[in-house]
Amino acid sequence: GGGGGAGGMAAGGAGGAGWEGPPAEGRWVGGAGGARAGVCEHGAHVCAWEPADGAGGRLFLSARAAYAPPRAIRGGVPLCWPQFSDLGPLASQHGFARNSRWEAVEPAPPGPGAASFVLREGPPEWGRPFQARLDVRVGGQDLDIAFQVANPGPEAMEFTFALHTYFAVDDVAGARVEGLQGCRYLDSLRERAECTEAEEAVTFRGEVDRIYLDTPSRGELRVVDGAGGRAVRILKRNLPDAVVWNPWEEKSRRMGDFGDDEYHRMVCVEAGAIQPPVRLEAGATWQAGQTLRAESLS
Ligand code: TA6
Repeated sequence: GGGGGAGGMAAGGAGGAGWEGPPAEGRWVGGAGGARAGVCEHGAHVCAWEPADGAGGRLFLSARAAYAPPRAIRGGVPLCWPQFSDLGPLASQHGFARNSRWEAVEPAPPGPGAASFVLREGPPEWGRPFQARLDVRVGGQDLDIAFQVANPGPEAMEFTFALHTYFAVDDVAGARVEGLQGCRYLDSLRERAECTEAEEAVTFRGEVDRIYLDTPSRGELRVVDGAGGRAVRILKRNLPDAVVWNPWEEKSRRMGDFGDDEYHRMVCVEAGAIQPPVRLEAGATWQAGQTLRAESLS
C-alpha cells in the first residue's frame, strides 16, 4: 500500500519510457532493432522490457519495488521455483529463486540482447543439490526467457514452477486475457475450487486469482491492453498452466511494496508447471520457457 516509491530506482508507469535505468546491480541488455531488457542478478530478474516498436515498456514495475533479499522485486518477471505459491514443502511463498542472488555468466550462444544467470545454492530447508540456469534474449518484438534445472541426484526431485510475469496496461478496466475459453481453472479466491472458463476473454472487475490448467502454448494466449492499444502474445514451452492475477483494491493496500492504486496498471499472466508438479529424476534436466511477443492493436 501507500504512495510512490522509495528505495531502488524510480520506476516509470505502464506505458511510459518506463525504467530510468537499472537498480544498483542491474543493467540494460540491448537487442535487435533497439529493443532492450533490464535484468538484475537479484532473482535473475527481468525487471523491464522495451520492444523495438518504441511503443514503451511492456512490463509493470512497482514504484515501491525493493531490489534486495529477502524481498522479490515487485514487477517484471519473478521466477517462482522450486514452488509456486504454497504448492510445495517450503514455508516461503513462491520458493527461493526470486529472492536469491544469482551469478551472471557468459550467455550461450553469446550475442546482442542475451544475458544468462546461474544458481547452485538454496536455503537449508530445501537441502537438495541442483544447478539452475536462466537465459534471457531480447530483440525485435520478442523477449525470450528460458529456464533449466539439472538434478545431480541421488534422489528424484519434485517442484512446481511459474514465470510470474507482470504485464503493463494503461487501465485494467480495458484489459483482457484471451485464449482461455474452455480451460479448467482452480479459483484461489474460493479454496482452489475447480471451475471451467466460459468466457472468450478474462476481464477484471475485482480481484482475480486463478490457476488455469492445460492452456494453449502456441500464441493463442494473449494479454490485451485495450486502453493502451497494445497486446502481448505468450508462447510457452513445457509450461502447460497459466495463472491470472490482479490484486485489486483491498489486497493492494496490504502489499507494502505495491502502491494502493497500482492495480489499475498491471495484469499478471504467469506461464507455469503447477498441476501436476514436475518430477525430475536423478541425473535428468528440465527445461521450460516463454516467448513474449509484443503487438499493437491498430
Ligand atoms: O499471482 C498469484 C499469487 O499466488 C497471488 O495469490 C499473490 O499471492 C501473488 O502470487 C503475489 O505473491 P507475492 O508473494 O509476490 O506477494
